[in-house]
Amino acid sequence: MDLIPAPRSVASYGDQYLAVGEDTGIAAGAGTEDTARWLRATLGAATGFSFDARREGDDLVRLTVDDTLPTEGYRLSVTPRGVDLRGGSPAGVFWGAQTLRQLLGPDAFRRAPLPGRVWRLPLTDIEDGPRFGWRGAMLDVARHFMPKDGVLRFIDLLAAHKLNVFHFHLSDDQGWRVEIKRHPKLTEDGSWRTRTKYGHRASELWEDKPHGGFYTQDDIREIVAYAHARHIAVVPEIDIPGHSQAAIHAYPELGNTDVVDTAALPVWDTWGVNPNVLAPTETVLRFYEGVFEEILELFPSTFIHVGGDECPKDQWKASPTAQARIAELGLKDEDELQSWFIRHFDTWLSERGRRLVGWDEILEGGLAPGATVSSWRGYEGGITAARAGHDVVMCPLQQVYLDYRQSDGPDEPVPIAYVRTLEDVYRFEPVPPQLTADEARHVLGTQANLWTEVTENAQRVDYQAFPRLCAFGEVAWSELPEPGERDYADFERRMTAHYRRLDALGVDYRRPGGPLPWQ
Ligand code: TNX
Repeated sequence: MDLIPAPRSVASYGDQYLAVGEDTGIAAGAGTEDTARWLRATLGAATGFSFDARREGDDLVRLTVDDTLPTEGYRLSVTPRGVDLRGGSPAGVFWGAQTLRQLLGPDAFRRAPLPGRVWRLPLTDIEDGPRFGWRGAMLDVARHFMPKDGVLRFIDLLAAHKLNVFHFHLSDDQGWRVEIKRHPKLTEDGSWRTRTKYGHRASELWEDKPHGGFYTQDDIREIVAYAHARHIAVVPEIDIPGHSQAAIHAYPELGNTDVVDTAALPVWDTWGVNPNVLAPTETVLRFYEGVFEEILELFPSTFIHVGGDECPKDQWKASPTAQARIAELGLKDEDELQSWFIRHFDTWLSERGRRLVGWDEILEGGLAPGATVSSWRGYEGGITAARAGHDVVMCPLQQVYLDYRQSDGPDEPVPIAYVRTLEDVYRFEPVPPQLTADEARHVLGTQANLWTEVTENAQRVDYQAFPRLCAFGEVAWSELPEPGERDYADFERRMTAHYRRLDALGVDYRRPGGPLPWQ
């Protein structure tokens, strides 16, 4: 059956099948309506069948929420009498439906039926459930904007790999991507740049290429609803106090005006760590409270990401305003000033029933009491945070940075020196052995991050994400086999079947033999 990610247990009954046809009905039990709709739409497109519910008791596919099963877990039985799919929650039923699609074969991933195709399901009994509750992927739409269709497609691809968190990196030095009604210049001025430096291959320079785009609030509502119907939470990120030059370009008063002429700052056109950071003033706090108020209206997610990464302190060191603020607040140094910034929004979000997440730099100068940490510079930040009783999402760049190259071959695109192979991702273990069982409970899960400095369109996002996200899906979903080590040879064997699914979906993944010339 070659399922990806590997389920917990699979019983197979040799060459025995259940036929699926014109009269196959899907009956949706309470709470499973979204999964039934999804199955009818996707399998309906691929097969040409309607999958309408028939008379009670006559339907071949029955979907049920059964709370004796673990949340997000499911049990999928295919017998000669039909399909019984039960999930511990509506989400569990949905993940089981993803498995069902894989069982139907690669053509079930197409959007129109192939003539003469016969559909059947192998008889089986599958019990399954996720290892982690946070199975995330981050897409940076700030460095390169991804038009809405590409975002929806990316969400579908996450769902197909049983990932359930879409971390949406919406602001950075190079662009502001979400409409904020009370601060319209964020997108009017901050969402586009006149030029972009460096391309996908070392030989490319895009010096004169303008770039831009943003999502309206209705686009965001659509994206969130689309993800929600696929049991994926959208965690928005508004990066503060660093990575903010696009916002400072739109509203120069947000910057450290006493040390830099912020009115002269463009939306940034190159990459790296930017010295132009937000000023630690009440004006800035009020401005961002306004931003986050609109963000909370748009995103129902419990977790709200505030960035916090790579905020150089040089301007604060030089700025009389920032120094006065440090004195006034009785702080020791600029690290504590950054921490003060993050604490403010930790309290602000907690008061509104939300939880703050930030990159591991938020540990510096003292971690805000309610903060969850995205551990990206390795395991260390995550270990420290978990030991201090904070929740953690493990996303170390050593293993799960999808913007890095997939091989060191001469034809491998992306002018970044680091290599993270499919096997590196597959062998990633999110829970570091240094943690005790009690501390390890704070590891909510894991996330793969795709930064897009040199990945400028959907096709290239496909290439960077796949097949590594398939391996990552298994890391996040499947329990570690006993003993310890994952079986990469078995994964590669199952990937042979999975590539046919990606082909049917039209994913421009990196071929096992290396990139195609246009990738
Ligand atoms: C570091 S990971 C960053 C990003 C870059 C990335 C490039 C993190 C929190 N910050 O701003 O895009 O490196 O790999």
